[in-house]
Amino acid sequence: MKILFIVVLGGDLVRSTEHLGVAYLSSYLQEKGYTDVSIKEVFGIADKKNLEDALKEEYDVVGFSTTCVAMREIINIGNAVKEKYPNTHITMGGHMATFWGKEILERYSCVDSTMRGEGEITCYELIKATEKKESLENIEGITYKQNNEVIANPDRLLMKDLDVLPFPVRNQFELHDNRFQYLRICSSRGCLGKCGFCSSYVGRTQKDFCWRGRSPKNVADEVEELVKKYNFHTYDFVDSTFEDPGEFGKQRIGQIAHELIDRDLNIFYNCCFRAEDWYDSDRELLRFLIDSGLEKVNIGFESGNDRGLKLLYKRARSKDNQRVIKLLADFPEIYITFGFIMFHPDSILEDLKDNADFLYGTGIGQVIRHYFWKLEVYPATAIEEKLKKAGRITVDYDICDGMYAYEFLNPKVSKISDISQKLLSIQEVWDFEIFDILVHTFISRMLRKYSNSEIKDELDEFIAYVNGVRAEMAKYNHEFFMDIYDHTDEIDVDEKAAVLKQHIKEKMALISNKEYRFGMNLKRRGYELVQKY
Ligand code: B12
Ligand code: SF4
Repeated sequence: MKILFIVVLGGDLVRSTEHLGVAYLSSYLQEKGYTDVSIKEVFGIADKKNLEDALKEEYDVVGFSTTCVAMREIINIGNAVKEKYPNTHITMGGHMATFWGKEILERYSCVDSTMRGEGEITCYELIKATEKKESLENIEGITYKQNNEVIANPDRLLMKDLDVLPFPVRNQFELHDNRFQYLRICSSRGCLGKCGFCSSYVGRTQKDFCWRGRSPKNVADEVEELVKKYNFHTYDFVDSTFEDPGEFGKQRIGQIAHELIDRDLNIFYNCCFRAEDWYDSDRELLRFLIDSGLEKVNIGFESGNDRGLKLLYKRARSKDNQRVIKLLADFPEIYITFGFIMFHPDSILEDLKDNADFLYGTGIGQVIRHYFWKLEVYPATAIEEKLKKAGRITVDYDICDGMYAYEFLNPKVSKISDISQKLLSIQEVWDFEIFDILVHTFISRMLRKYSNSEIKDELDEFIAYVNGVRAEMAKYNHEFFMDIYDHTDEIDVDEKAAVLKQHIKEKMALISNKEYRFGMNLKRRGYELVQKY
């Protein structure tokens, strides 16, 4: 059997293209004896070069992983595959296929089957049945066409033991000449968060306790294999919440850190936390995680007040968000990246002000993108359901339209959001976010290397300079946003955009120059600088 997974690049997947979902499917199929499995990347139907390469040969099964932003191109490419190779079985998995699998099959004739939830076993059973030309009627978790009828089989239970899975293939990394900024690792599946805007499926279409974690040894074995094979040291843990579920979860990540340190793997990594899980009593664990390589933490703060947090169905409250920011401030090696939803369908003016005050007041407001972010409503989320019930979004959602369009309750919020969406198109707004992370990476790694050395004071002075510029930017951003808030009807967006662009450029230049002088000075004196990737 010849099997191909096409990763359709769109949204954030353009910048870092590794897709762990299909990498897991590939390694699982290979373990089961299907060795002819490939992964190819295509931007879309207009990406002739990659598409031609993907369709050079005929495959028995072609699989796509679906997310809202990529659906249109997935269908376009699916049609191209079917046109050229009518006998190829086209299947889809991932989030859109999980929640809209039946509709996808009803609407798009090129698709033969869709799968719900975790795909390893379902995909294997589909391929086995296709090879033997058997019916799909006994495969759990699959929806398929039979005599023009769409049949949805019962859901499959979640896998219990993730340690039995083979490590995901790294074909995409090799396809890119081993030049990724980081490799992704999935140490657990499922999340106890249940945020109202999240379409993570685990535990919804597949029943059982939704969180499952790999053993610390199994996780470290994978990292060690990658370090040895590729001499690669930067990792992104894609776990929904690294420390889930509760105390057991904290013990588990402590043990992962232990394994990574014991094996002297010398890696750097980032992961996601939920604010409500972290307390002062976790300082020792945090120190340990840092020693094992933790340098970035992503937290979904999402709102500056409890009203917003409740409307978004967050478990955390403002006090939790504030507490974790304060706690992490004591660990300068850690950078906080975060999710923040300035505008959501029920936002009122006070919320916008509270949000702005939160971003500024907690000292994390140097990245202005967070002031402009509007909630993307994905299908099958709690917020979608609520909006539908209230008649606030069109019921006839078009699968290929990406996210839902929705109306705000308050016309002024709507106007501020419209202005913000225009400002989001400024390239510098995005550039600074990446720039800031890279500066931090430099700082974090220099601190690890030199914090007990004779250049400690120079390093501290450089960090203080960068933090000073960040603080100026945070103040500027707050004033910039509040100007839009106070003078919404008089704002000239083009003028505002030009000013903002210039401001960000100037601040980036200040930090870059300082970093260059600092680095050159150290290099001249024989000190080695750290890699940012
Ligand atoms: C890491 C991550 C990313 C990474 C990597 C992308 C990737 N998909 O690998 C980056 C940062 C690039 C990214 C980008 C985006 N992401 Co993202 N991302 C995640 C995250 C946190 C984890 C995904 C992961 O690696 N899981 C681990 C692997 C093992 O599981 P998996 O990918 O789900 O795959 C399993 C099953 O889904 C299934 N399966 C998957 N594909 C296929 C294909 C076939 C044929 C079959 C049979 C089965 C199958 O089997 C796999 C193994 O069990 C999830 C949230 C979550 N907790 O799930 C969001 C999530 C998937 N992302 C989401 C979104 C919205 C995006 C973006 C649109 C953001 C943006 N605005 O650009 C882009 C879309 C990119 C694209 N073209 O698809 C949404 C999807 C919502 C939706 N309904 O579409 C999620 C659910 C988060 C959320 N907010 O709800 N993302
Ligand atoms: S914490 Fe993250 S993964 Fe978990 S439900 Fe919330 S948004 Fe989804």
